[in-house]
Amino acid sequence: MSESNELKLSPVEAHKAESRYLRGTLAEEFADPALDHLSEANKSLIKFHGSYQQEDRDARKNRSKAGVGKVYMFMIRLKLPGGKLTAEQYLAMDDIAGQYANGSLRITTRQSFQFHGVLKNNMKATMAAINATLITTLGACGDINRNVISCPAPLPDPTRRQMMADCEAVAAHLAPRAGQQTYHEIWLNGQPQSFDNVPPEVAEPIYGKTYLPRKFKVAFALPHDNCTDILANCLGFLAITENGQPVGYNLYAGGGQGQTNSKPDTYPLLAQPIGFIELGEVLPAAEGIIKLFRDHGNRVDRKRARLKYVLNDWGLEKFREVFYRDYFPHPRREPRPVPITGLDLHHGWHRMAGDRFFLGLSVENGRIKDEGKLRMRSGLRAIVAQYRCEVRLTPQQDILLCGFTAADRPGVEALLQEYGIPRPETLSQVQRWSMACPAIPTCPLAITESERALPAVVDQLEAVLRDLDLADEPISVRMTGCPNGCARPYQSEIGLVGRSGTKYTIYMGGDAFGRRLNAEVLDGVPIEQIVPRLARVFAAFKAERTNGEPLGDYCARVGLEKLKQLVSSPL
Ligand code: SRM
Ligand code: SF4
Repeated sequence: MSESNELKLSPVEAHKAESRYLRGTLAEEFADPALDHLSEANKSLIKFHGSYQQEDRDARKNRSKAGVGKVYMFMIRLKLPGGKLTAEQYLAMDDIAGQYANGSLRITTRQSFQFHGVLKNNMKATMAAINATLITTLGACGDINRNVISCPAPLPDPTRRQMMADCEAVAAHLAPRAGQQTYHEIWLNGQPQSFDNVPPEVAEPIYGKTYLPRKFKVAFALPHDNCTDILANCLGFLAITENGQPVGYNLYAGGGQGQTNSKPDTYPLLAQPIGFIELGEVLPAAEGIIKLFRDHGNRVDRKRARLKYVLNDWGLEKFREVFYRDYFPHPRREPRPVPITGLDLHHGWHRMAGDRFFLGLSVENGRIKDEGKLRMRSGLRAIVAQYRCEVRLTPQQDILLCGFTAADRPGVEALLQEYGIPRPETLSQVQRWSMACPAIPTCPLAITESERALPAVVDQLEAVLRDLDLADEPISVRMTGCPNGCARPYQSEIGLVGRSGTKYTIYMGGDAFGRRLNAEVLDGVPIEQIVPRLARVFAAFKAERTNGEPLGDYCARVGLEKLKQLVSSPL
């Protein structure tokens, strides 16, 4: 890179370069009780440690009227490859939610947990309590490999077992090295260790001193069960099975959702097939793609700094050529012709190996809390405490409780009833297939409500779909409070994306199995008009669908112009 280009690097690049492997002055700023928030550089660095500085946006209006400053607090995200926790870990996370956070646990769309509302002075104690259970938060956020996701269902299937093992291996392989020392030093009173005289390729062999240009995301999926939405990821491994045994993966690269309203050169893209790899090639392939991104990703404009733009700007052929030539010197094999054909929410009771069972429960927008008669948090705690069941989180914001005997099942059912937790079969399809991001009050980037707004929209959708006799249709609805796409709205049948105030952009024509991007049909729709406008499409769908055609396929078939007409005609 020329000197003039270097001058234009994004300020975050300087924060990383000067941080001494993510150290900055985080320890000093957290040790100072008089400081209620972090400096800009430390605000960037804390992300690598799995936390964001946030403010309570509900409190913002009143406090600014009163001339008082912001109420700062922190979000903490766990790194949970494959979404797995032991019963003891789950119970400890539940304790932490009560003791240090806002009394809720938030399952994320990358099968992890987030805590919201942690105060600065409690950060060290909270991080220590998390780590005491052998769970880390290192690399859950920041310009680094994020939580690696894989289908969490513990079904007796050799391919799923292989995928989970490979998911854990990739997560371990792509974890930072020097950054890990820093993490221990800051949060766990580890011995300070200087890397000043160690070459960066030794201190941090995969990332180097400035880590990646931007976040990096990896997913594993099965062709008939794309519950991780593999095509939304920078790197995807689609498992290939032959004669009941896993033989390798189709490698995908360059997926991502985020876009920015004012920047037309930003857009969601689906990951593209790169080639077939054998089982023993998973780690070199992951390392190769991440190093390609490290070297060729945009470090000037963070809005265009994702791997998807490297692939899109170069084209698939050049991407493949550079990858196999410079980063993955293994045989180049064409991807196997295996399409994605389904997505399983894993709700309800399922048999595992060894006469055991798991139960998949739907958690509305991933928020585990007690509210009114639905005491989800207390009920889950009671079940996990009594049965010591393993817990798995899904990338669709749901939870699986695993390892029950047949004799346990009535007791579990009784606890569900006692705490008002609905069996998934009793919920509407549209609720089970819906997701929303947190947005207001915690997310600083939110333009509109999302998690708090979607339940009322789902209620209205349920009524309209019931009236049209469409209640059994599994229609995927995903809402976000801004165009960044954290609930993957551009891969759903109905995407609702926050536009301004209480207005949303409606997207349609995607697919419930995450295989197709949807498209904008109407911008700036007041929230109370969303369902009445969608109802016109539902009515046309009911009248014109071909046998068993899902809503998304119908929308894709009739085309954008017709959808726009239907949705925008006067109410
Ligand atoms: Fe996200 C930023 C929440 C999954 C794309 N995301 C954020 C931040 C941290 C806001 C910020 O930068 O200050 C949000 C914190 C809100 C809060 O109060 O908790 C946030 N993202 C989430 C979670 C919690 C949403 C959820 O409903 O669960 C998900 C955490 C996943 C995890 O455990 O790691 C989450 N974010 C996603 C996904 C979905 C996925 O990865 O499968 C995407 C789309 C895929 C992608 O990466 O393109 C996503 N988040 C973004 C973006 C857009 C990035 C871009 O390329 O433009 C941002 C903005 C940014 O990074 O600047 C963002
Ligand atoms: Fe925040 Fe936007 Fe992500 Fe929602 S989609 S959590 S509003 S960044």
